[in-house]
Amino acid sequence: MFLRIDHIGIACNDLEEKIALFSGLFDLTVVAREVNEEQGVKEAMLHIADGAGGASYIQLLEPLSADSPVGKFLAKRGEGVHHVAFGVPDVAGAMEQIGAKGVRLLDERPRHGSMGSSIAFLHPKDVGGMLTELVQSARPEQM
Ligand code: V0V
Ligand code: CO
Repeated sequence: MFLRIDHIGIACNDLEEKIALFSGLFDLTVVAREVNEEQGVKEAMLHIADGAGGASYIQLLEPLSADSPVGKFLAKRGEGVHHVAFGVPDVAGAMEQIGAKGVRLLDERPRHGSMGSSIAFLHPKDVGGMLTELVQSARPEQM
């Protein structure tokens, strides 16, 4: 079902500060930056590697407001790992397959994600406490 780990999402209070930290520590390069109003985030993608199933990234997330998903997470738990995103060839198909197993889908249909991807989230309480994201890459060579 999964092609790769597409990204690990990290909740940050200060995006620029954490970009400097991660790129400095691990020699990672920022390949995309975006404001996603629908998801309530300002984010940056740091490229890790290209594998057979496609590329993988660290996604740094700063909330646009306190009542957004990442804003609430920071207030409750502080900075750190927020979600794990798996690459899938067909996000709508994966939602249907996983939803049929009784996992609550947080999106009724795929949403706009980083770098032109289509994304959907699964409820963390149904996945062992891990907020899970499904990602269909915009780039066909990664499918
Ligand atoms: C909340 N909970 C989490 C969690 N956030 N558990 C693990 N990881 C997280 N990130 C737990 C929380 O502690 C509660 O457990 C329970 O889930 C319900 O949380 P809540 O605080 O009552 O509810 P909310 O209103 O904070 O909602 C949580 C959910 C929300 C997960 C439903 O954050 C959501 O819909 N997230 C999906 C969208 C999203 O996260 N977007 C930002 C990334 P207890 O305390 O009751 O035991 S955008 C992104 O990744 C993009 C654009 C991209 O990749 O391209
Ligand atoms: Co994400």
